[in-house]
This record gives sequence, C-alpha cells and structure tokens, in this order.
Amino acid sequence: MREYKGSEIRNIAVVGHGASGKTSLVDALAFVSGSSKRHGSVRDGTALTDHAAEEIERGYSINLGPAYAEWQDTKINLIDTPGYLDFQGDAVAGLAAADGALVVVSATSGVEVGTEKMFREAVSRRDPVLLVVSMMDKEHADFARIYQQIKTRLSNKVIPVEVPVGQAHSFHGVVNLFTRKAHQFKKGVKTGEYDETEIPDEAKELFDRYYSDLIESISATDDTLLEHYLEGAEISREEAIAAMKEAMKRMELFPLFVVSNELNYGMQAVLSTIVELMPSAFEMEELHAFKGAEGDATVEIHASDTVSPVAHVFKTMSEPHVGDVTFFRLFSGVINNGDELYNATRSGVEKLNHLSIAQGKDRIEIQTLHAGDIGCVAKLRNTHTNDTLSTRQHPVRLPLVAFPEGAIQMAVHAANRADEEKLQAGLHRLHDEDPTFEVHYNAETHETIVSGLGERHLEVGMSKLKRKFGVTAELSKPRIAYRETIKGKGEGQGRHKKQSGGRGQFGDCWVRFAPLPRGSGYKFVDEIVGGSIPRQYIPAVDKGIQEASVRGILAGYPLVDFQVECFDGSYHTVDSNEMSFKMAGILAFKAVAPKCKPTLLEPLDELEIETPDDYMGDVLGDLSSRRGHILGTEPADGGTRIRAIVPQAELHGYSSSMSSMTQGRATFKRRFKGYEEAPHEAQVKIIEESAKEKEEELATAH
Ligand SMILES: Nc1nc2c(ncn2[C@@H]2O[C@H](COP(=O)(O)OP(=O)(O)OP(=O)(O)O)[C@@H](O)[C@H]2O)c(=O)[nH]1
Ligand SMILES: [Mg+2]
Repeated sequence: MREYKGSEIRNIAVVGHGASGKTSLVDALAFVSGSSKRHGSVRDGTALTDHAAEEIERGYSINLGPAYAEWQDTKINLIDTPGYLDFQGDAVAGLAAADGALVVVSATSGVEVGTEKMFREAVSRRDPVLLVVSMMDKEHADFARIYQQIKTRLSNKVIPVEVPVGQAHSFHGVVNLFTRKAHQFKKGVKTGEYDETEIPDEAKELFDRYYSDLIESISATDDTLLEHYLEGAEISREEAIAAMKEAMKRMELFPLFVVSNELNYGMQAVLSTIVELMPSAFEMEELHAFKGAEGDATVEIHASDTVSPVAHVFKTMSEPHVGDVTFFRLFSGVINNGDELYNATRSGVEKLNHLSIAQGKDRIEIQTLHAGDIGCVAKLRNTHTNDTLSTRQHPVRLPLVAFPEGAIQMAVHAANRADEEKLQAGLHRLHDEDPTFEVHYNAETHETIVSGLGERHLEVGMSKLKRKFGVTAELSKPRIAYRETIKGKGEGQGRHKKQSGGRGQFGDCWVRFAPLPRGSGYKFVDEIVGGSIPRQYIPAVDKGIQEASVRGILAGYPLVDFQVECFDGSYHTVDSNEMSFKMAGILAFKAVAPKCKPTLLEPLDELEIETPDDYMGDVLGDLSSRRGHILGTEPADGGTRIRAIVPQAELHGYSSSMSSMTQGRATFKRRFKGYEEAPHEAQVKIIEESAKEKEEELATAH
C-alpha cells in the first residue's frame, strides 16, 4: 500500500440503529473499492468487520471494526460501529476517532432510537454527516416514507442528492441530482457496475420533486449562490458541491444517498461522495481543533507531519493467540514502524512493533503512518483505551473521550470456586477493552459487581470471559447493602470474666448508646474518670464495640450512625488485659444496642431520567410503584427531565423495564444518594430473608 498524507485521508465512522445495515455497508464499500477481496455477509458470518466469535454467533456487531477503502487516490478509513445501545461505548469511540459520520437508515425500518441518538451525537461533535438509506432492495422499502421520517425526526436540513429508480424488488438504479444522470445497475454483476443513462421516465417525477429542493437548500447556505439562484442563473455542479461541503461543516446541510448493500448498488457514488464532500483529516483541524495537556501547559494539536507525534488510543482488543491489539488515531506527527512512543497517561515507554492498518481482522504492515491516519499495533505493554501516545520530549495527554455510564449492575462469581482469581483478571481485561464495562468489589456485601449499559452487554461479557479466559462465570441479582442503626438511647454493662486454671480474664465496662445524624458513622467517647478502667484498656473496649457492630443486631448488617460513651467499669490487677476488655466491649454492644430501638436503613439512589413527554405518565407511575420519591421535573431536550430518589432494592431490572416502557427513548443516570430508614413492611421482609439465609448457611455447614 502506498503512503497517504492527511489531505488524502478521510476518517469516517459508520453509525446508526441496530440492524440498519452498517456492517454490510462497510463490507460493500471496501469490496467495491477493490480494497477488500471478498463481498462478505453478516448472515454467513463473513462480514469484514464482524469477525469476533460473539459477533458471528449473534449476527450483530459488538466491537467497533476498522476497515478502509482506497478510492480516487484517497484512503477512506471506515469505522463500523455497533448499533445496539448496549455497545454504545464503541460507537462513541468510533466517532472520536473519525472526522465525519455516515448515518445509516434502513429503508424498511426507518428512523429508530439509535438513529436519532447517533445522529445527534455526531452533530454535537460537529462532525459532517452523510445519510445513507440502506436496504432499498428489500421488500417494503419505501423511499418517500423514510425520507419524510428523516426530515421530521432527524433534521429538515437533510436533502437527497440521489433518488432511487424503482424500489424494493424493482430497485435497479439511482439518479444523481447533481449530474442529472442515472446509474442503472447491471443485474448479476457483483461489483455494482452500472450503465450511465439519461433519467428514466419512472424516476422523472422523483427527480423533479427533489431537484429544486436541493438547489434551493444549497443556495440558501451561501449568499452569492442565493443571488444567482434568485436571478434565475444556472448553478454549476462545482459551485453546488463547494457550497455543500462548506454547509456540511457548519451542520447546515446533510446530503442523503440510497444504496443496497446486498447488491452493491450505489457504493461507487457513496465512495466518491466521501472523497468529495467529507473533510480530509488535514482540513478537520479547522473544525476539531482541540488542545491537549503537556504537564500543566495547554498545547494545540495540529494535523501536521512536521510536529511531534500525538496519538489517541480509541480501542484495544485482546484475542487469545494474538494478544492485545491497540487501535489509535494519529492526530499529529509521523510515526514509523519500530518507533518508541511515550504513554503519557501511564508514564511508560512503548515500542511500536508491526505498525499496521486494519482491514477487518487482517492487519497490513506499513512502514510509515502520517498525521491524520488511523493505525494499529500489537502487544503494547501497558496501554489502554483512552490513553495518549506521544513522546518523552513532548508528553502530551489528549482530552478523554466521555464514555456513557453503566445503567445496570449485577453480581458475578465464577461457577467453579477455583477460577475466582482468573475471573478477576479476566474482568479487568474486559474493562481495559471496553471502559463502559466496569468492575468493583462491594466490601459490605462481599460481592464483585459488574456494571454495563444493558443486560445484553453483561451477557456478552460473560461469553467473552469464557472464550478468551476460559472462565465460566454466573451473574446474579446483587445483594443490597442494607445497614442498621438505632433510634433510641440506652445504657448497660459488658462484663467478661473467665476463670480457667492459671491466669483468668477480666474486663468490665459500662456504656451509653445514642443515635447520631444520618451519615455520621460511629463515634466513641471516653468518659472514664478516676481510673475505673485503666487508660491502656479503653481503646480495646472501643475495638470490641466496633467489631460487634459490623454484624448488627436485626439482620446482620453493619450498625452505623451511633455514639457510645464509656463512662464506668472495673478491672482486676492480675486478670485484666486488652483481650478481656475487647470482649467486654462486644458484650456491652450485644446487651445495649437491642434496647435502643434498632431499625434498618436502606441505600437510595438518585435518578435523573430524560424521557419524551409521551411516556411521562408511565415513567412517573412506574417510579411510584418502586417507592420512588419525585424531587422535581423540568423541560429537557425533546422531553422532560425527572429527578427522583428510589431505594436500590426497587431498581433491579429498571433499565430493561424503562426501555420497554419507552421504546428505548428514555435515558437515565443513577447515583448513590445515601441511606434512609426502610419502611416497616420492607424491614420485616429483609429480616425474614436474613434469618432464612442464616438457617440455610447452618444447614449446609452441618
Ligand atoms: N436486502 C438487504 N439486506 C441487507 C442490506 N444491508 C444489510 N442487510 C441485512 O440486514 C441485516 C443487518 O445488517 P447489518 O449490516 O448486520 O446491520 P448493522 O447495522 O451492522 O447491525 P448492528 O451491528 O447490530 O448494529 C443482515 O442480515 C444483513 O444481511 C441491504 O442493503 N439489503
Ligand atoms: Mg454491525
């Protein structure tokens, strides 16, 4: 492969709803360009960018997939991204590495939640967007209906540059509104070849309808063109293209194309359009100009070959027998095979062996990579997604890509106890690959918790664990970290005395318990006067109480938010020691705490939900059935934002029920809020469950 410089490179993320045809489009583009030798298919498990075992098995994309198409002396880097929201992390990473987006819309399913989400995401990043209506050959494909949907649900600035000739089974060509010519595809030719003809009669009506729209929309974005247009002058193709390109950079126009990925119809036009209308990696500097940090200083990043290299790692993938593969976008500078780079995020040196570019699962070694290009290397030592590679002389760190936060949590354990260590290592590797897959240990409930963007996300995680790390792991509903506290005051004694032959044990203390405000934890007050307990033994009383409080009194949960005053006691000159006073503390806790109106606290989360107004009633009703307390509502982007406090115990499965309730249109964030007393009925249930668990434990122990 020849070397490409920034101005000859286009970096394009292919995004959209699940099953809209993204992977098939990337495969077809790479194939028609001649850069990929075979026309693969998602159905057969041979698509260029769906090569992981989990993807082939399920028939949808899970990881972003880099590929490329060389076309008209330009290298188009195509990043296929997953459409399911569970894997949105990779879609966000794909956009971060690209300068523009192809938003794919199926000609049968039309605009869906994922289409809206990704379109808005691309626009908010100020990426020029090209819309591609796929599946024009499929039964029920309906161009007019889908275009209407796109205009109302995405933007009325979307404007067709191509219209189809025929649709569904009769789809056999496209008319380009700029050239006023038709491409009539040859039946049975696999590479999407066509005859160029005049506009056929059957497409004349569509052409007339959209041609004036196109010219009018383009003219409206440019004062000089508008003047020409109003004067009735002809606008040349070159003028129109140039104006359109500028308008796309300002998010004022989004051209639309029609294709069939299955038949390779329309691919050449999409390739040529990407070259012509999408900004090059070099031009993108104007729009995506961003800054990095070098120590405390801020530095500008330029898509230039003559400055020192700065690359952002947007994805790492580990495969058995291959090791880690690191994908990065080189934002500035040139790198060569064998170079050493500095990972400023982790302060480590990395050697770039086998510098390559990826075509699906194949990697093609190259000698040099220029500013603006996307590359990959294998077997870096300690470099992960979102790290920056630069040089020791200029250790730059780029801004972090903001990945979506986890929406669901599950407890995970190895099916086989002996695999526990392997499980932990595997989970952390999965997180390194995918920052939206998170792992933490809950010390209160003694469980490892994984969180992710949806049930499918965690379930795929378990499949990866099995295939890549040989661990069978099981997911379960996480235990809730309840706590206990007291509402009343009380006092009493803890006296430990043991006489067993030789030296005995003796410790004795008097304590007062009192509740503290929520969130205060535990406080020990030494009120001993006159040496009734010698100084050196007082901390032992404190220790004993703390130890006992970990297991609470009602249901075995830690007792919190209380104060203990130790105000009296006695000792024995020979038999007293630290151990005895600790025992006295434990006994004092057991004697006094139950008398102080103990009660159960439950953890609460604060939810911030954004929902279209149509679903407001359902969302609010559901919250109240989950014992939710609404803090307030306010208008938000395209709907309403609801803030509510909901007990964690009621939130299991919330993500799935929310998405079925709102057709996936609502989103939410949850954040731990604090503890509050659980209502009586809930307490009874929790105490019963804990007693049952204890019984079961005893039964299995015997
Ligand atoms: N007839 C027809 N089928 C298509 C076309 N494009 C894709 N398909 C089929 O539609 C299904 C989904 O296509 P994919 O390419 O996997 O869609 P995707 O957008 O990558 O889906 P996710 O990876 O889940 O986001 C597959 O069975 C494809 O074979 C097309 O242009 N025409
Ligand atoms: Mg896909």
